[in-house]
Amino acid sequence: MTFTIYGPGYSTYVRTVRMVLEEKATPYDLVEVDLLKGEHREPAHLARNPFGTVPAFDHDGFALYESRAIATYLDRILGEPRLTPADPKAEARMLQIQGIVDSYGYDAMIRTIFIQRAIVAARGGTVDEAAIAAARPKAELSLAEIERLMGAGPWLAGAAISLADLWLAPVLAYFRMVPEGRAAMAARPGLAGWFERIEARPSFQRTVPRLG
Ligand SMILES: N[C@@H](CCC(=O)N[C@@H](CS)C(=O)NCC(=O)O)C(=O)O
Repeated sequence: MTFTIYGPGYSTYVRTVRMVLEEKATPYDLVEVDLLKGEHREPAHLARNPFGTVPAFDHDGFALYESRAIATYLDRILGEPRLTPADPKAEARMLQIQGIVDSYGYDAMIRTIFIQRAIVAARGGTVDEAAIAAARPKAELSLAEIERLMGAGPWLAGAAISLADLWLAPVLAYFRMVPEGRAAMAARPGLAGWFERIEARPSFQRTVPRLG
């Protein structure tokens, strides 16, 4: 069985899929598609995913894109640990948190605030402060809701690690590098404690992106 992930190691969604495979101690190939060079809009990548996002994925000729589809497929075909709770309520919580990240959190925390503060600034561009200010309430609401839904934890969907944890971890790893993220985390001790737990896992440590 050969698993191939197409995308840059610095992408949060690529990291999520890598973390699924790392949790399951399954080897894979990572084929670089550099977003910063626009390679995701070139024909070779559009043939894998016409929407031009990463990751794209292949398992022995079975091609997929969309991180939820990829992660759920891997969770179904690979062994322990199961990353989808057996309990229907915990599974619903996991799906709810994945939805919050996909629909609100990623856009606010990464696509807007992190990209402006870290990437645009590092490349000498003009940081769009108005866009950051507009995105901040949604970033904070996403984290407030995830912390509330997590309850006593210790993992986001309950007693065991699940895809919900792998959805948020790469996003927070970046968001806490910028002042808005550091402030949000300082106000959320429950999430800060959770981040220490996920950060200690080999799946997190083995996928730390090389930046710069
Ligand atoms: N719905 C997609 C979203 C993936 C996504 O937004 N990936 C980002 C990188 S983390 C990307 O491809 N950005 C480039 C772009 O949108 O042009 C999924 O779940 O895989």
